[in-house]
This record gives sequence, C-alpha cells and structure tokens, in this order.
Amino acid sequence: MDPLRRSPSPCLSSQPSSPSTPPCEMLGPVGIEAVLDQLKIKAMKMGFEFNIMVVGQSGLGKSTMVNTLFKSKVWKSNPPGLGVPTPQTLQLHSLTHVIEEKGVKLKLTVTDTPGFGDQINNDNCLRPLDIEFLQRLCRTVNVVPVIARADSLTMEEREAFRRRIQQNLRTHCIDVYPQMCFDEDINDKILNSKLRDRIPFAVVGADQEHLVNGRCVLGRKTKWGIIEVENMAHCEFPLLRDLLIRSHLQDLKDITHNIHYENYRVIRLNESHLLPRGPGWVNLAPASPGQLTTPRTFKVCRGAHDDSDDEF
Ligand SMILES: Nc1nc2c(ncn2[C@@H]2O[C@H](COP(=O)(O)OP(=O)(O)OP(=O)(O)O)[C@@H](O)[C@H]2O)c(=O)[nH]1
Ligand SMILES: [Mg+2]
Repeated sequence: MDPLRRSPSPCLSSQPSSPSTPPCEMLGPVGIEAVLDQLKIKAMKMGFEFNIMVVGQSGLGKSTMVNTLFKSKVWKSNPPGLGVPTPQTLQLHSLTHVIEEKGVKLKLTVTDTPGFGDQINNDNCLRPLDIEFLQRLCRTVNVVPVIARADSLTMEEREAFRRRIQQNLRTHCIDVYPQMCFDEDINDKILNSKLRDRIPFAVVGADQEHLVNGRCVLGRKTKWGIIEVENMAHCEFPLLRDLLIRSHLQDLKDITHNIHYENYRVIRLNESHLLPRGPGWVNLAPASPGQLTTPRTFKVCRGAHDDSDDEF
C-alpha cells in the first residue's frame, strides 16, 4: 500500500481540492529535506564498499597495478603484505583495505587474476580472444580498459594506440564504461564524453618509492629518470584512480547493481523458471523475458532502483 495513502495528513481530505480548500503547500514545508541527513548518517554508519578486478595478459603489470592503486596517495599508509616483489599470479587473489576520510569509510577490494591468452601477439590491436572476452565481459560488469606499461610507448605511439583500440571497441560493439546510453543528463554527457575520448588510459604501474626533488614519489626508475605514476605529464594513472575511487565510484556501483546484477538476476530467474516444478518452486520470472536487455529499459530500471541501499 502506498504509505502516503495509508495515513492521510489532516490536510488530505476525501474531497477534491477546490479553490476554497487550500493546497497542502500553503500550510508550510513538512521537512522532507531531512531525508538527506538521514541518508548521510546511514551511509556514514554503513560505509561504502567497492570491488575492482584486474584482468589481462600475463606479465602485463596487473599485480603491479593493484599495488600501485593501494600505494598511491589515496592511502596514507600501505596495507600489510605490500612491498615485496610481485610473483607471477597463479590464482585469483583479493586484497582488501579500508580507507577512511573525514569519517567516510570505503572498503576497497581489488582482485588480481592470472594472465590469459599469453601465446597470442597483440602488438597493434585487440586479439580475437580479447574481443570475444570483452564482448561478454561488458555485458556483465563495467569494463575500464587501460594501456598498460605506457612507459614503453612514446606520447605519439600512446595516442595512436589509443585511437586504434577505440576504433576496435566501436567496430566490435564493446561498450566500455562510461556507457553513452547511461548518461543521465547533459552534465553527464559532457563529463563522460571527455573521459570516453581518453579511454583507454595509458598507465604505468610501480610499487617502489623514489626521492625526486626532495619528494617521495611512486615511480619506475629508468636510465632516463624516474617515471612518476602520479604525474599527469608522465602517465594517466591519476585519471584512472580518480575515475575509480573518486568521481565515478557511486555511478559504477549503481550501474553494477541496477543493470548488470538485475540482468544476471533475470537470466537466473528465467533459468529457474525452466526447471521442473517441485516442492518449494516459486514463479519469480518476470512477465516478459529479456525485458532488461535494451539500453532504454536499463535506464528505466536504473531509475527505479536509485533509492537502493547499495549495501554489500
Ligand atoms: N616498464 C614497465 N614495467 C612494468 C609495469 N608494470 C609492471 N611492470 C613489470 O612487469 C613485470 C610483470 O609485472 P606483474 O605485475 O607481475 O604482471 P602480471 O600481469 O601480474 O603478470 P601475471 O601475474 O603473470 O599475469 C614486473 O617485472 C613488473 O615490474 C609498467 O607500467 N612499466
Ligand atoms: Mg600477476
């Protein structure tokens, strides 16, 4: 039942409003804005949780990137277990760290994975294996592609590689994050268009600190000098980090929760609907299968869940 209908306020009568019955607004505000404080208090109490998984070819720098994320300046201290050389990753491995800033807690979990498709050359573009993998992956999670080991490319090569990858993604309908169809308003469109133009970010990973002009910086030592991961003149790691942890964290979670998870749920419910009916069988399948598979419906679905708690 609609809670607003259940207990009508004194100003709501069964009579339709007429010029002689003053509308509710005239009696003053009811204090709806207090809900913002309630949401804030609840969010502060519960904290936020965010999961990232790194995937790609073996030896590409995935484990180093996980360490870079944890060691970059978002964290004042290093989580335990870092600082040792990264061995080859042979199985899934998750690292969790709680960051607290001004009373807001973020529990960040980064999952490292073993490399895949190592025998195939991908010097110039996406391999068929990557295409197949990304096409499936972007229907299940938000995909943020990066150009790893960007220090091995000149600035011109990075740009040319980026354009080739962008073209590949378009040609093969791989809809990476931030997906254009989920831009909610003109501000989203402007901000995300700039990001889409820069993705894949050209990043450098490093888990060693070096002294540069009296400052301790995270970077890679080469015979030409130190490549600083936090320096935008050297690589785009700060853009990646800010997208993930700062500017788009809640949006990434919303899309995961309201679109990817909802789609997964619908698929599973449809599967269970096909199972033979037995004790405990409940018909939970949606009225029209595949309802959530078009971007237009995604958007509606996203709006419908915008009040979700997002607890984890
Ligand atoms: N030049 C350069 N080397 C890097 C970079 N990131 C990592 N490396 C080096 O690449 C090697 C492999 O790095 P890992 O992080 O272990 O690679 P991985 O993708 O986790 O490898 P697997 O676990 O085998 O899948 C190490 O020697 C790293 O120091 C980078 O941005 N630039
Ligand atoms: Mg690894």
